[in-house]
Amino acid sequence: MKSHHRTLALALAATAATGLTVFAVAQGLPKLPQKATYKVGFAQTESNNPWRIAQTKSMQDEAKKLGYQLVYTDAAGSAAKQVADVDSMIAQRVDAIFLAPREEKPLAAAVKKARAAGIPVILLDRNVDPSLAKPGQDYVTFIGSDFIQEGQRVGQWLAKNMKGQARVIQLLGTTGSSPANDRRKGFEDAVKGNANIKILASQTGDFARDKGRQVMETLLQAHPDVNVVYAHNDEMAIGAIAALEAAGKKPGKDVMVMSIDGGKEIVQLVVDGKVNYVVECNPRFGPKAFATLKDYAAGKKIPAKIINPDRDYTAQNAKAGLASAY
Ligand code: GYE
Repeated sequence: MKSHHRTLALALAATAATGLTVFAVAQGLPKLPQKATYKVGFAQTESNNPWRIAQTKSMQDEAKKLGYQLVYTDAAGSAAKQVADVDSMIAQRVDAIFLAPREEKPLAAAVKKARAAGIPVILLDRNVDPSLAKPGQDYVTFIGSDFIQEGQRVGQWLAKNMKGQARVIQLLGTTGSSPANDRRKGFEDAVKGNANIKILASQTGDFARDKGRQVMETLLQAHPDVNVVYAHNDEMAIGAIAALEAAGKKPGKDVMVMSIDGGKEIVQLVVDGKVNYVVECNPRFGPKAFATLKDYAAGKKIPAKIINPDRDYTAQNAKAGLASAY
């Protein structure tokens, strides 16, 4: 407030001297004019799994359908590169930026930079630290799944379906990312106080298949009595299955396997009986992302969060769901 007042005083002095108001205090969200076509940035985090590839394709397909120019960048798993990618979009003067922030903290600064440059940002699929940047103020909105609820659903399903004592290994997603933080929180909150469920170990596999396999291999040696694996995404679950099989265990039978995402490969594994429970996290963002952009330009009120509905897969419905899985 203080510096705001100082700026105001300076501006009033300038107005008095020149007869013109020389500034506008940059506050709130930048506006997006209504136009027939836009040049829009999409800053992707990485492209190392089917989920990311499906998300990118959905964004590209929708941009093409609308005749918009999409400036696409792939941060290849580096938050620092993603910050630089947003910088370059600002330099290119895109009309708006869709950002899938790899990690919560470093990308909050990128959001603020875009805002200061007068470019509205819509967050897709991952969030930034809510104490560092806010919807309706620093960025327009967040579009994605409710990750806490996804983790809770896994915990609740386990509590309901586990016969006897559950000894869980949790494979965490990328450290500092909102889905890893929230899928952990949701799950741990749901099983807290349940005497039948014990978490043996939680370690990051960075949302990646081979990392998931390696981490599972190590944790299996320390905890040979594990009988549940909860992976924060399909890729790590598939890696964990390879490690379990290499150790002579039967995934889905000796060890219950649960994950989040719901790509075709994991849904097939549910059909095959190697995976027990999957909560979907839908990567097809294109239509909703661009519709939100248009609503914003039209001056409609945009909610702070737009939550995608997610299905789940069990042995009962996996076969029927296979065709429509991404
Ligand atoms: O679960 C994972 C991807 O941010 C929700 O990131 C997304 C997650 C998704 O790499 O597979």
